Amino acid sequence: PVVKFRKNYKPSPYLIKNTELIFQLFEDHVLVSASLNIESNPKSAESVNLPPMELDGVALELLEISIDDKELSDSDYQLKQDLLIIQPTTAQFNLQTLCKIYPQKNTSLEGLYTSGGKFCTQCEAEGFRKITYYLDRPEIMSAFSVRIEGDQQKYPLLLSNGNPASRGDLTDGRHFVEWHDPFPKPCYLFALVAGDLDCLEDEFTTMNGRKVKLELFVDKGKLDQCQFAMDSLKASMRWDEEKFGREYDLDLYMVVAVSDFNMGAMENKGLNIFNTKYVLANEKTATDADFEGVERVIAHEYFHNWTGNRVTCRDWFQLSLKEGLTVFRDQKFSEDMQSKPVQRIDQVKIIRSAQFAEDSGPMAHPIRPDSYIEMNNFYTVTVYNKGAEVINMMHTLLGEAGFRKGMDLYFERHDGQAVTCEDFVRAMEEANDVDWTQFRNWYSQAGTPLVNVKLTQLGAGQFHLDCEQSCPPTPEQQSKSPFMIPIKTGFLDAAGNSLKFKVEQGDWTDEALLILTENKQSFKIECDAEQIIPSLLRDFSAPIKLAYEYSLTQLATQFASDPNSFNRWDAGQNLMSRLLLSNSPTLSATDKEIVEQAFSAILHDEQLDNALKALAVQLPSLNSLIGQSDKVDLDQLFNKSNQLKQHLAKSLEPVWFSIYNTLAGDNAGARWLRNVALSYLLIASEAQYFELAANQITHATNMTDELAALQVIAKSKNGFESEYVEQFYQKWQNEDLVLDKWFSAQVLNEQDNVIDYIRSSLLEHEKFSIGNPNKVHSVISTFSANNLVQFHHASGAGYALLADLVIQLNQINPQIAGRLATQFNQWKKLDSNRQTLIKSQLSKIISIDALSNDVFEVVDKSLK
Ligand code: DPP
Ligand code: ZN
Repeated sequence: PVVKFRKNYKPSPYLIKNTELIFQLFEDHVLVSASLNIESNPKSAESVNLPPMELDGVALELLEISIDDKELSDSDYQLKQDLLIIQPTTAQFNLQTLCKIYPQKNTSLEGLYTSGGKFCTQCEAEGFRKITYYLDRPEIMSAFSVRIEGDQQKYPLLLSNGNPASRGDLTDGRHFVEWHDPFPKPCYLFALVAGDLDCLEDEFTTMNGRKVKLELFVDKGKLDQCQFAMDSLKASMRWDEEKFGREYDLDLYMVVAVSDFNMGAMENKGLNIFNTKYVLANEKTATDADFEGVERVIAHEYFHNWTGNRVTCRDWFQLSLKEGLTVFRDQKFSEDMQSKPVQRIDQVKIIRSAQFAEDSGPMAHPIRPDSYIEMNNFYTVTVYNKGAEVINMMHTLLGEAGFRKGMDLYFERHDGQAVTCEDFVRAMEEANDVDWTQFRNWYSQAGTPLVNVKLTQLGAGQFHLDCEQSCPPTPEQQSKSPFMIPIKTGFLDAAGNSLKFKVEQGDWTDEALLILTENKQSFKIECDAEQIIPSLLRDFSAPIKLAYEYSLTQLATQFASDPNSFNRWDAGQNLMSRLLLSNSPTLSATDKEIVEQAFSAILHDEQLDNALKALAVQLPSLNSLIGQSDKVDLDQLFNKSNQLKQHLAKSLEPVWFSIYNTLAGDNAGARWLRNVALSYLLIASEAQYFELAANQITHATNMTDELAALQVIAKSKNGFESEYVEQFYQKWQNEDLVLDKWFSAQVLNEQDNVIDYIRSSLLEHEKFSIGNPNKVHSVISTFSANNLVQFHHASGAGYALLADLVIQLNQINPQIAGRLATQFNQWKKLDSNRQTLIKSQLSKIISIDALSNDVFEVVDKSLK
């Protein structure tokens, strides 16, 4: 496998000005003819000498090739591994190729493939080379014209990017449609869909009064699950106009939902292709969380039209340029549409449970990676979510108006270009007249900074806040320079009231942004109080770990009353993490009581909304606890976490019972809290409360409640045999996305026979399909990421299960196989028995024949 390095970037010696494609769709193959107008690139130093031109192509059968209408003989070109090499003789020429491809056999779900009888595409990152020979790199922006020909009956819809230019009938019951996209684009944004689908139509009038036709295509019979996605699309379009002044640019915006899709969705110009999971939703089939997911992903892909499509990436090392920024934008949108603190907590949970883990593992990379073997392995929580945190820090440092100025300058300078992260930072810097030399370390350095904070009292009302930052080594970077870290800070008195204070010579305030730039830095604080409790890193103002030696009582105080909702939740998480991760093998009675009392106060707080209550009374996830640790004693952690849950379930049993019985589940927050109460009740006593769950699953009028009941039932002692699990299946067997939930609910059962059950029943189930990423995710990823007790079973059976699936998928769908293999990446934190077991699975994987680059890169790094 070849490693590609960012530092080796060179502009392409050739450009493709126009791309004309003709697709002839047949039942077992497709013919693709391409006509490319090629020019040497004035920006490339080599181009004057007309070097050989290397076009990417994978799994293509080249049938014809000519230049300027002259057919090439075999000696005029070379076919090497995944490359077509020609020798240009003029600085401008037209290259024509005809290739045969086999989309019906394409299980990688990359390039052109079929899903549920329709043709569709996924070209990002490097899938276009599976369609035709091309310069498959994002800086090559070309105007596309596309003609699609296919059977009229089977494929009444023939879609591609841009606007339809003409259509007509052909012989043999075939027809064609021609599309033209006026915006030059990189080939990763190319899309094609052919099939017979239902369509929900609507219209959006832009801020300048232009009418845009909106079309949402779904499998026949699913129109009743489309309205929410359409509403979300219109809300996103309006939001981007209001917040960023960005208007949609084509007359048509299409979204197509397909069942077999490697990612969540794809922002192809004018023709988004979505995983059905992020389109289909109505109350009967989708949970409140699913609705949020649809709204978020619809917005995300729409926002890409400006941050990704109009301004795209020069090369794939710059992926965070569009992804970090677009995640930031979808997060701000969701905060405006939903509850802001709840959204922020959800965002931070992802960072703590998945991104911190990645940053401390073998695949650690900066948000702008320096090298890769397989680009698909870098669609990560680091590039996406930490990337969004980096943008969020800019937003915090500049404020709303300053940030907007920077965005405006970025669009003004770079519309229609393929640019770098550096270009983005420079636009922000120059629009605001700031120097962000040091801030750039966030782009170049991997790893999670740790900030240790100490508070010292100097005299009456005089304090010092001493901060010290460090960042652990990561595989390619042994030592790090200090980061610029904004720490939003407040102070509370011993009763939890917010205090006024001064930092250095500043004004009196109740909240300040401390900006850390040195390894060690001290801030002088003036505050008229005897004892003060710092409330640090409010709203998670930087993607770091922060350590401060709070007493348990101080944490409890903060949990009960920090005016910053995020920090209030965080204090609870901090309190519980401290107890669960301490060295002592069990929890003391006092420890348990402190949490119990804190929970009780939260649950009885009439000011606090239900969603925040629901979040506050959930233990930190095992993943976030592991993500925060360098070494972890899993058995002790499982044990203590169970003890704590049992204690909270039992000691607050009447409170849970009363919430369950008195709270009307008439909005999402209330349903959430009520279902958390239900799960505690079943922990308190399965025998006593099973009936509640049984009753709920039978009478639920929405999927949120129905699924919550299924989850506790499937997790219970006789979960696998439960008649309710079977009934749920009978009821929903034809609703694919609901079945995914049914699979997931079962793999979370923590009893010892779960692995056998997964192997013999779920993986063999007629509705399971190894080729469908959603199914693999529901069963295998959910098991290995969320049933840690069984995944890490001391027998190693969980590891063997995951390894078997990685090996099985290696050929079928390398991208998904690579992603699954990352589930082993925390192994060096574990005990030696588990380390040995995982290592032997990794060694087994790396020695198989025909190992894909995707899996190789992940496993090889993990073994180093
Ligand atoms: N489809 C993926 C996303 O939108 C990759 N661009 O994040
Ligand atoms: Zn994206």
